[in-house]
Amino acid sequence: MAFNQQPIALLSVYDKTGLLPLAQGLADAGVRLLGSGGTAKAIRNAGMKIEDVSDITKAPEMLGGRVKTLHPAVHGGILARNIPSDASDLEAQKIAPINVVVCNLYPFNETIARIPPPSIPEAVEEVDIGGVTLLRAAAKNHDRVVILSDPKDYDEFLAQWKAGNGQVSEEFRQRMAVKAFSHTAAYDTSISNYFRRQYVSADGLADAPADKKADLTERVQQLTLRYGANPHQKPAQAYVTEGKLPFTVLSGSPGYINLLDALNSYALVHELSRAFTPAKAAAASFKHVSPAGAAVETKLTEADVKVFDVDGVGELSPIASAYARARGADRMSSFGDFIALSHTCDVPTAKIISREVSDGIIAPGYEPEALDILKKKKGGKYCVLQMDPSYNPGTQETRQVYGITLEQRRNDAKIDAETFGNIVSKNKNLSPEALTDLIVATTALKYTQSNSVCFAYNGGTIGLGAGQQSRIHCTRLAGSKADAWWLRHHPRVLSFKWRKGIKRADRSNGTDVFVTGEIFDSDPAGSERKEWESLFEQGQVPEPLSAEEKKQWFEEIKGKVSLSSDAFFPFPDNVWRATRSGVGHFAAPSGSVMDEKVIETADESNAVYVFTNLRLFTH
Ligand code: 93A
Repeated sequence: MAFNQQPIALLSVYDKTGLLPLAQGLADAGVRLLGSGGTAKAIRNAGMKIEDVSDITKAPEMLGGRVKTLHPAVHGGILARNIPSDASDLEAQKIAPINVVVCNLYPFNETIARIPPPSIPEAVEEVDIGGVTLLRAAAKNHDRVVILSDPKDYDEFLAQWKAGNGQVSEEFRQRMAVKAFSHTAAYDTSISNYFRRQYVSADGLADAPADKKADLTERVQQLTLRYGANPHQKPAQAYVTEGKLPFTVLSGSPGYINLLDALNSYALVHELSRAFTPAKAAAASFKHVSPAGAAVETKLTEADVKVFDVDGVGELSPIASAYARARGADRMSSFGDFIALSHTCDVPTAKIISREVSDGIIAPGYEPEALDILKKKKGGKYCVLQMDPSYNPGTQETRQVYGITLEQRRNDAKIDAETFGNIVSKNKNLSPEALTDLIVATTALKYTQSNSVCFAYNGGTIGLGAGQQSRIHCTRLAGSKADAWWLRHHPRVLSFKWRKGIKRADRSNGTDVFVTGEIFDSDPAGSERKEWESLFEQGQVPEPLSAEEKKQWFEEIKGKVSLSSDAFFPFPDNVWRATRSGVGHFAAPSGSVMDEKVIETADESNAVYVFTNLRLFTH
């Protein structure tokens, strides 16, 4: 019977560490040794007996070593199961079953890391075919065959083999199979990564002439990035393993953080837009992988036009109104933003953007004149990405942290009107406007670093508290931003007499320190105060808003603001704080032991409270 013969080990290793003691151990245990060219030679030179693979294949190694072990005599011997039909196949072909395979691969990674780098033909020669086949075949048949792909395992193997009289445990065979499969997977990943960079990459994007960038990036899978999150984090790249990158670069050259912002913000606006029937135009302004603002199309009031600093642009299209509102949510945070639009970027939107400090934009399309305006920004370096709106990301996503791979289902939870059907407060009256705001706030949270709480009003976010470990700190942060947003609409602020020639960013800063009261805490004779005062016309420096003025002003917005939270409120303090900033509609998942108390607190101000049943942590 084929399987009762003397056990055979096939050895074919590039890295010959530990090879001789292993071969000695096997020989001592009565195992017949077979080796590929160099491996057999090394063992023979050490005075041990070993046959060449060519002795069983009856074919010489050929093509300069490209074909050494690729032969039915080898793979039949490895892949045969211990079943009668396989045994008779082996007997018919006079093939002996192989029990142990020892193999490690050509050093592809070390070769491509060489300085100067190898030529492509040199790299090609390091692509191991036969070794990968040995590893996969033996790992596939681990029920019968032991596969050793790492010299570190030789000692344990020999110990088990000797103790087990030519047998090793099932657990060991399984563990070795996983190792071999992982080894070939990592090897193939390196190879595909290398050739992707050689053949389907947009090489030289940063320095390419403007009219060549779209062509360069239209069909590629890979973009080499200047660096990662920080300049010392090199090399860096973005790639897909199937199909092509779903965006084209129309101008500039995106960096690592640009792409984090672009892809997250596009996902946000794409979903937000489609949460409504018919779809609404949606826009987002991103910074550091959280929205500074997000909004859907809504008519701007006269005050909005001033606060969002979009006067003089002319009639705003729906998408322009959405971006104006998103950018106006938190102008301080939006400085140098990455913009996402759900709809084609038109001229009014491009005109708004052209006046702001911004890093880039992603949109499904651009009107030609709008694109011309954007391409002129930042001395021609403004990053303009065109996204394929039909792109569908996969369901699973992976990343590595400290060398460990983490994998999860992508957060594909749908947020729309149905998300807010479970009203648990006494007041059940959720107006269409409030519902829109809850959809905006909740969709924004889905793409905000947690913990997060978002306030929204009139179709846009007005305060986002992101990345705080304590929920009440999120609510306070979001609340203070929302308060500042509303105070920026105060008639006294709108009638500030700014000195001529003041930059837009200086007006934003000057307004911010006024509405937050920051500036009045500064030394009245100090440089900070002087600089602020110099922003205004002579004799027109504004007096602080009094407590009474603020109180009256907040009466106007009382109960009109909506709030969403990415997880439940553990204590009613969040509701108390939000109510002070005009919140009259809450949406949060349930699950806190304090749920009842939280709802009672909302009932005190006759607010609407919705349980969403949807936790939205993002990290
Ligand atoms: O060029 S190959 O892909 N063709 C083969 O048939 C083959 N069989 C084993 N390379 C092949 N190998 C590899 O050769 C092994 O993976 C191992 O890394 C190396 C061992 O070669 P040698 O025994 O001649 O030193």
